[in-house]
Order: sequence, then C-alpha cells, then structure tokens
Amino acid sequence: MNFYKKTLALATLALAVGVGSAHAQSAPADPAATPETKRLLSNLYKLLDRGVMFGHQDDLAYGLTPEGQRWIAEPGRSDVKSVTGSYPAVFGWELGHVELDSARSLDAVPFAKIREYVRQVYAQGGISTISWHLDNPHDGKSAWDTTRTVSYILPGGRDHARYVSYLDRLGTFLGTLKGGRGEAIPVIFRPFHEHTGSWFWWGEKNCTVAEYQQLYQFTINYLRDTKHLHNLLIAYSPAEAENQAHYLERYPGDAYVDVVGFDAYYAGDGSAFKKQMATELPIITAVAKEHHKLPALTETGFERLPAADWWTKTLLPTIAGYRLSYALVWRNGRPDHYYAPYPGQASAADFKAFAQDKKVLLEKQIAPLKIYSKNL
Ligand code: BMA
Repeated sequence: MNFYKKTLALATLALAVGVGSAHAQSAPADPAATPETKRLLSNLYKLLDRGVMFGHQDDLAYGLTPEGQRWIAEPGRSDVKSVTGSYPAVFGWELGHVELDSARSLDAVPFAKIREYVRQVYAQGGISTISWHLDNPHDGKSAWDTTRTVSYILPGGRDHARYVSYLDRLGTFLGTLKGGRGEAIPVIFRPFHEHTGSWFWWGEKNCTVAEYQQLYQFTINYLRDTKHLHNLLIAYSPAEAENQAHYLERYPGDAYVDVVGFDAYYAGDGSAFKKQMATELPIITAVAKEHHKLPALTETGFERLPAADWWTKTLLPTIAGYRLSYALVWRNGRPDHYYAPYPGQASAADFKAFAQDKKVLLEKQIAPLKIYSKNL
C-alpha cells in the first residue's frame, strides 16, 4: 500500500468505527469545559452501555429513621445506603435561596453543608446534580409565584440588575466547589426545570418561547463568561411533553445543553405516569441521538412509596428498555414527603432487589471507575 492508500484506508476505518462521531458526541456544550468535566461527560456516555445510575435528592443531608422520624446531618448516613449498603451514584442538591445570600437552602440545608457534600461525593467518585428553585426576582415571592416575570429580568428589563445579583450569588457558590487540588468539581446544573408545567414563574404559560430561551442562554453565558465557571454540564429538563416538537419547543440550543431529561412522578393509579413515560422516554432517546446529548430521567418517584413492589414491578420495567444515564428520586424531606425507602419502610426489600439488578448502578459500581481521572 502506498502512503496515499494507507491514509485513505485508515481514515475509512476510523469513520467505520465511529471515532469521529464518538468524540463529537461526548464533548461538553461549553467549549472551555475543564478536563475533569470533559472526562466526566465522556465517561457518562460510556456508562450508558452498563446501565442506569440511581440518584437521590439531598441523600446525605437528611432522611428518615426506621420509626419514620427525621434524622438530619449525621455524617456518613444515607437512607439509600442504610437499605442497600451503597450510596446512590448520583446526588441531587437544591440551591434555592442561594440567590438571597441565605445561609440555608429553601429546604433548610446549610449551603456550607451542601458544599461539603458535593466535595464528599466527588472524592467518593459519585456525581452531583444541582437544581435551583430560585425566588421570583420581579416581586420577591417564591419560585412558585407565577406572576409574569421573565421580560422584566432579561437585559434591558426593570429587574435585570436584581436577577444578575442572583446569578452572582449562585455563581460565587458554584465557584467554591473545588476538589483537593483546587480543581473545579464538575456538576450537572439543571436550571428552569419543569417549564412545560406552569407552576413556576419560568413555566410555559408564564413567558414566551423567546423569553424562556433568552433567559436560559443569558444565564448559562453569564455563568461561563462572567463567573468563569467551566465545570457545568447543563440539563434541559421539562415536565410533561405531548410530542417531540413540544419537548423541543423551548430548547435553548445545543450550545447550552449536555443532558436531555424530563421529570415524571407516579401518582394515584399510575396511569398518567405510564402514559408520560411511554411518550417521553422515546422522545429523549431520539433527541439525545439527534442532538448528541445524554438522556436521563432527571426526577421521578412515588411519594411515600405505598406500593411495596414499585421498584421492580413499575419503575424498573418502565425504564429497562431505554438507555438512560441516571434516574433520580426526590428528597426524604418529611414523614409525609419522601421518595426513597428507609429501613423498615414498606418498599425497602423491593428497593434492595432493584438495586441488585445488574442494570442498576449505585456508587459501589461507579466509584472504582474513577470517572473524573480515568477514561473508561
Ligand atoms: C419540591 C418539594 C418541596 C421542596 C422543593 C425544592 O418538590 O420537595 O418541599 O422545597 O421541591 O427542593
């Protein structure tokens, strides 16, 4: 083979095994992403072949005792670990009220603790994802205040300066998430979630498509360019979507998104949950493929878990046929508001069986992979 033919053959081989596309697929949306962030995302794509990572909101911050009473901030304690022997692979944290310079989140967790937890998770080889139920910057009420707001806080708007001050506080906190060598800890940031529901001021009935997209883009650009944060993977996370066009209607663009997910809760007889899952799991699978993004079930759960077999008979069979990076259940906030079992809870044995399924990944499975420092 002469040099020309050899080069051509090698190039053809590279294309055939998908070297080029695999690389493009795993690059973060932020062109300046840190090495740890790039490595994490590339490894998350590889992990899609192994199974779905299990996640739990505020897992290390609080939970419930076998008697169903609250425990708060007990070092090392986790309801998921108490039941299965392993921490979850993914940990959700909530930054609502960081924008007010408050010492505690809207779920009463001190921000100093959240910083410690994110560091602990990173050191353990797990993954942190961050939600932000920020107060309404227009009228100072909560995230659930649906007064029309977005036009006021965009550049040129009357309350823009206040929104920027919120972003400064958020960005400053995110900038303190550092590992042992001073490196920024990569986190999956999930702003303006559940916008297809209209229960938050950024919901689809409360702002136009263009306003939502501008808010999303302005926010991410500000965190990247002004706050110099390059450790963020961004999750786009609507609630219910009727079809792919609806799912993508307010998508801010490939340059602003790394993870395509959705939030879906089981309630009542579960018929709405089943319908939503049957509609949206195929949508995120297709969108992930077309846009080269990572698919995930960004929030799910069944409040108070009254069905003892929900994990293996409902959740697992519903998601088993899909490639999903992770599925995260919400917080064990109160005796009447929890989504992961605690020892003695009705679904604890079934959750253990779910966690033992070879397609379900907990921290025990992913920690040895050293996803921030090694390429899988
Ligand atoms: C909701 C509930 C609230 C909480 C909020 C933000 O689903 O759990 O109690 O304040 O999420 O975490």
